[in-house]
Amino acid sequence: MSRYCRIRSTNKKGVFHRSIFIILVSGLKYLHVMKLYKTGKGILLQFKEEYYVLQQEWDKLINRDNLYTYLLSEYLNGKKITKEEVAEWQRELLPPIGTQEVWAAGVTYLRSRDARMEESKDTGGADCYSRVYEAERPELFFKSLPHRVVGHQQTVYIRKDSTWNVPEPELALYINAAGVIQGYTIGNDMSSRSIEGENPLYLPQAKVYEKSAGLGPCLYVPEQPISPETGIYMTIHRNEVKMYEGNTTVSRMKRMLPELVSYLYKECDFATGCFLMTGTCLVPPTDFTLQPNDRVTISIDGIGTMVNFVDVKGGN
Ligand code: DO4
Ligand code: MG
Repeated sequence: MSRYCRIRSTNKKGVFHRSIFIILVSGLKYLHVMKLYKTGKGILLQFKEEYYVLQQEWDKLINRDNLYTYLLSEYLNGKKITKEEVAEWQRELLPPIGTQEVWAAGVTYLRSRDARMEESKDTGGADCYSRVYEAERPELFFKSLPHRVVGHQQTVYIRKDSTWNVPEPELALYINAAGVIQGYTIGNDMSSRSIEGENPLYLPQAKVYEKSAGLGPCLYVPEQPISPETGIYMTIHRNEVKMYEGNTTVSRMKRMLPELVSYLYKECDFATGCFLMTGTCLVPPTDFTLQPNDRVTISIDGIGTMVNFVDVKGGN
């Protein structure tokens, strides 16, 4: 074998070994995680493909200083249940929230800034979005109290007084009372683009109404902070026809997650912690608006998938 060939075959082997290594490492990444499911029957902890029932109170459980380590020391005290029982428990899935407030960050991705500038271009509000994108202080807004939050396989509403409605798929953080990120979940920041586009001061009406926030399916508690390479995916179906599909990664966010948390906790206390949606990067085309019976599917690597069905308050 010529020297050239030897080098080539060594490189090929090297590439092969590197690929195996990467596959193993990405698999291991998801092995060292805990997932907490809140259900009507109680709390389920998933660890290494097994499920344990934890007899605890949700708010007290998640508001720990080191939730991952606590769960690691505690899971064997839980009762292990069978796959059949898990299916029964999962049928009663609730959003992974107790008494916490839900806040949201806006214009954290370039795509979101451009979308807001587009929707407000005729009404003169566009400038505030480009300024907040560049500013040191992020945009943070109050999104929801727990009773307006829905979970996986549950219905979100669109407003009847809005002509342009979209879901916003977002990585959501759970931050404990001490201001430290302890877990992650999938967020759906349902929004009226026509109301916000008319005047930025209408933001609370565009964002806060019954069933306007989705969180689920679980609280994902990894040993290490979530990777910037984490993917976020969304599809929207209407009568089984795919109307929209898009994906992005957390790395495209302009701000750092602890930076958002530090602004939120500057002058606010959260006795049982808080959820923070971190902004959207996936924006359906301008001519798209949600309709009742649409199905929104949001997935985030490691965390899982949340499906929301769309309706209006009082039915249509
Ligand atoms: O600026 C208004 C809200 C933006 C938002 O919700 C987002 O960027 O996700
Ligand atoms: Mg949003």
